[in-house]
Amino acid sequence: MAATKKQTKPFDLSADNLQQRIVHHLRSTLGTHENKANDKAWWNATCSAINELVFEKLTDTQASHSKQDTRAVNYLSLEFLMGRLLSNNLHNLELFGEAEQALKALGKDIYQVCEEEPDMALGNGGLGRLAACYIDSLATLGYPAIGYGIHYEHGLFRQEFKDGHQIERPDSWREYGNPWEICRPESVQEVPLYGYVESVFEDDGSMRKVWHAGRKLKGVPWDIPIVGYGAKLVNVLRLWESKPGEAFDWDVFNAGGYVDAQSEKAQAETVSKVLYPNDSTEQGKELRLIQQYFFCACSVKDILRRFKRANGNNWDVFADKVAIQLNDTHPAISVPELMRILIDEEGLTWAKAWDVCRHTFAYTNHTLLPEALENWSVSLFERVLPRHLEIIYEINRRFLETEVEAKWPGDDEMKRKLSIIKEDGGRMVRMAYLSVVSSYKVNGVAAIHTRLVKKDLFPEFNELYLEKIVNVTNGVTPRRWLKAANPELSALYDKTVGTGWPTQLNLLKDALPKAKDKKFQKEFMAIKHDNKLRLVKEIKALTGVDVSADAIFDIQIKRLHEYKRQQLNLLHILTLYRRLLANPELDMVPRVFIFGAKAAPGYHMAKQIIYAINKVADKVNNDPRIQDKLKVVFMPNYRVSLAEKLIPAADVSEQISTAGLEASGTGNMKLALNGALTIGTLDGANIEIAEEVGDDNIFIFGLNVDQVESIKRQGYNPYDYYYGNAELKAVLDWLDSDFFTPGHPGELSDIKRSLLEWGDQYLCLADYQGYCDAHARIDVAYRDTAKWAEMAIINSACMGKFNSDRSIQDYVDTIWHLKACPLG
Ligand code: NBY
Repeated sequence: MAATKKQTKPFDLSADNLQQRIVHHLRSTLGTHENKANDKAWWNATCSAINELVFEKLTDTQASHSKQDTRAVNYLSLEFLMGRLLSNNLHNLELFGEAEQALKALGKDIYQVCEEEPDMALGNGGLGRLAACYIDSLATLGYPAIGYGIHYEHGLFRQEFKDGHQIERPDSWREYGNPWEICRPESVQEVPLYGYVESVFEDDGSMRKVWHAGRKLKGVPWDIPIVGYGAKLVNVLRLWESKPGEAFDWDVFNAGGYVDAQSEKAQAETVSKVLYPNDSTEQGKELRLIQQYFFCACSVKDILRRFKRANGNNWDVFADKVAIQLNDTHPAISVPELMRILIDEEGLTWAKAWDVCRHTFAYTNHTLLPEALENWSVSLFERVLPRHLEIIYEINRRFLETEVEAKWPGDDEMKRKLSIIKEDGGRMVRMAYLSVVSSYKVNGVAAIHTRLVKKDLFPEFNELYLEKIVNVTNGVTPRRWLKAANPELSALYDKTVGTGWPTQLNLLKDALPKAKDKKFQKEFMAIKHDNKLRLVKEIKALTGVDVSADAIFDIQIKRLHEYKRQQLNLLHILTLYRRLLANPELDMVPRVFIFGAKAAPGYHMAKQIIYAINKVADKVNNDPRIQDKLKVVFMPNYRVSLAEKLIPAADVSEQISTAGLEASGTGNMKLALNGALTIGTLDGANIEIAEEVGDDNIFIFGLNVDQVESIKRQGYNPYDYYYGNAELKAVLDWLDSDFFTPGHPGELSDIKRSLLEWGDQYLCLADYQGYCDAHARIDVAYRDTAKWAEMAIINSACMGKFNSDRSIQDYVDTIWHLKACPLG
């Protein structure tokens, strides 16, 4: 062996070698044979083949971290929207090319094999996908980190359309096993619930609290390896599955109650059975609180077990070794849980335990929507977690009596306002206040969002705790969202700026001098066209609609919510349709409007909007009068793997939320990175995107945050816009007819009502004209193909800031203070 090792890939495997491993697993692990294996088996065998490498690195990483005992971040999130892992892992291991060759030699197409993988859809939307991007970046940068979450049996529902209506079907991602996960029975945790608290008086006069649980669950951990790009290390995502606790189950069983025991078992297993499908409203359901506590209790115990193994009871160093990040308030119950263990079980004083907590937890806020802020009823809390409620009361008492009193002496109104317990209108625990009080840092997810968190959401806390609230603008991983999702564009960048961009995304800027270069523009747009052609096929297969790749592909993909304003998009589509019917010769660049969105099952208006878009699509797509100038497509079952097909094919990215309501957005970053131009409001990260690409390369319209505020203050009246704009009035009135729902007039009237009678909470009508005008500018701009190409290139090349590695480095610098520990 030569003494100097040249820089090699993380695993120097040849395609031949990989081919042998795949065949080996096909035969010995799966018990089949090349001649009769189906694609699912090929997928499984390929996963098993690379897992040999991944698991080895995972073990090395764990050994090295436990030896070095370095500070680590524990990312607690109820959601991890991972999507598919095979192609991502191959790219991060830098083995995609080899695997492609190996499978080809075996007569298989790697893209088809990858299609066999069910999405791991353990999340709703942006918040869950952000967690997935962040653990990718943590591993890529070599930081010690663990993701903690729930091993849901059913992820986010599968969406089907029946007569245009959304139908929810269960998602069973693990039905046929999951090659990526390892069960760790040696790390099972017990979780108490319900019961009562006893005060026990000791001989020395002191008192301690004992929680006698009414029920016990068992948490079984499943580990999923997270391979960083370049495989510097392999971290884990640890997901907890609930099982019945041993004690009660067997007692019932032995007493002859086998059937009862089974039903207890089923109840216990319900805890990790299904992901709640809401992405913006908290419903206050008991099972949801139990889910939250279940995974927090398991995770906190796991964190403590690791800490004690290395440090014994040296609590003075706890906060130096452990950072716990709360992904929104959903895991906030881990604060009183850590307090409980430190005080009741480890015997620390309140002051010491509180000091530990306050240097350990940090909290990320993802929303300003009042309906999304978690408030738990005190009575529910008392029943499920009696000891935790006591602890929260005590946290609150000390907070009000010392901190609030010191800052605003004698001000009872302020105490009422800042109390963690809301007293009026039913007593509630305000989880956001608990999180702010208990954390050493609180962050918003885009500059404007953080400004509003300080100004509108937590103004008094911001006064009380100077410097606690900080900004970390969101980011997305360029490995999944460019390298894996858009191989042709990736190859063009490799050729143009070198191969360092998947980690150093700022390098894409080196392509800027070529933005005006005709040859480069042609190459760039030819790639876009190829991606569009692939999407054309997908659209045909999934919806039966024929579209042309020469049209503008105008895409809005995100959860369905009134504040995201898919209904505004619909109003503009109706406007174009109406103009075309009046004048079929209208000169417009053909447009395909593409939607992907799931509605929360209980959100009536969101479901109405889906129905309306589907009905309008039916009509438009089958109307010969408009000569294919307009098409509308609603792709069913939007999810990560579908996003990977849509994003590389987009010309226009719709980011049209009411200003001040979209905390950041991350789809906006992915679309621009792949060369789509944004039509958007000055909201969330759109503002920072505009700063990066320049005002000439983005289509901004509508009210800004200050204008929204002032128009609301003055008293917004949607009828002013309705009566003041003939086109707007005509399209709204159209919704009352039976034009789109023949024989059923009024089926779409709720949308009109929400925009007029019910007050148009999200100011669609106020922004309507500006939105139409911005679309008219797009129509003009697209005709100048060279100019459009230049703008698309500028957008893509200027997205360096939105690399999730940058976000993670911001978290490390301002909040976590970790040291990178890549494997040697
Ligand atoms: O988090 C999203 C924000 O809307 C988006 O602007 C931001 O970019 C993204 C990442 O920071 N929030 C989000 O996705 N929220 C949820 O998915 C969610 C899920 C559950 C509940 C509330 C919100 N819940 O209350 O159950």
